[in-house]
Amino acid sequence: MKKIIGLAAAGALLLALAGCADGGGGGTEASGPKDIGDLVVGFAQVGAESGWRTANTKDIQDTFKDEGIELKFSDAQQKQENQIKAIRSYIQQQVDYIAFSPVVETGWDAVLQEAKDAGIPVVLTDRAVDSEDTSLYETFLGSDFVKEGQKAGLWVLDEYKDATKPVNIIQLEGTTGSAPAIDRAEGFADTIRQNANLKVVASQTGDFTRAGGKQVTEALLKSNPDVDLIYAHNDDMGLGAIEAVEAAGLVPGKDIKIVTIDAVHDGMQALADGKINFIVECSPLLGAQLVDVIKTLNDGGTVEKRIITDETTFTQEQAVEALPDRKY
Ligand code: GYE
Repeated sequence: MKKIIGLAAAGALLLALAGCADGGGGGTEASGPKDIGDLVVGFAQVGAESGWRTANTKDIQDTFKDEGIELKFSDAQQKQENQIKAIRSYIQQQVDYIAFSPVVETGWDAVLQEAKDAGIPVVLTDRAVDSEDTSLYETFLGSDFVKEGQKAGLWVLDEYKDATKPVNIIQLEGTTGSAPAIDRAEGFADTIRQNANLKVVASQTGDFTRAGGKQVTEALLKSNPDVDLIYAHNDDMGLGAIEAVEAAGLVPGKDIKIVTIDAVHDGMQALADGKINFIVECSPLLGAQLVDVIKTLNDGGTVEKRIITDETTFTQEQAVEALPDRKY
């Protein structure tokens, strides 16, 4: 009997060791957590397309520095192929974790499978992928973009609740195929549907950039002379739209109302100045939550598959009040 128990114990030990061998990546039960100072994380950023992105990059770099965790950083200049290349190079370098903000939702399964096969855990920050196999990543950490679109829509519903004629809306979309562009359009459309007077007369991508927002607005104002409101999927495109509205001899915030998402410093300033009417906040400060996730995984713990960032909304009065303490 003793012999059988002894054999079983030896078997269990072997199994535990085998588990250790293919665990890779973060700390495994048998080897214990790595020292924080020994961890290497590869971060594949989307680009530097907006004020939000710049603040996001800075926050992540600063947080990792403060925590003493080595961060390998790459900027994909809004191109999926560059991001895939960066992720492959992190796999090759056998980093402990890979974090990335997917520029678009589709087309990640192959490279994520490669990371999984190499035993490197992946954390999605800020944007989602549409992979059906959710075992390809540990968690998706970021905002609820549908809710952001709904919040923008609710403000518009309220603002025009007494409208007796059609309200013509232009939508400036984010990067085509990206999670925030898809979800912010959906949340907004579903909400304004409640009032048949609210009509999106034109909708085009400005790729989340100021130049894109300006150019698209210029063109759309020419083909749609009676625009009442611009809904921009981020502040930067809204700021570009302000320039186009002014160039057309109209007053932004009055002749044409503007609603945006992000609440970065320049957006909040334009809101406080009355050129934007309402902003839905989307926090770029994801560094601390990302480090928490990595520490938990390194300690052998598990994390929620979806971690949602808290955020609020700002009216013009609230922007005046919040601006002095705004960190980004
Ligand atoms: O709103 C926009 C940026 O993915 C949430 O990307 C992010 C978006 C943000 O370019 O400004």
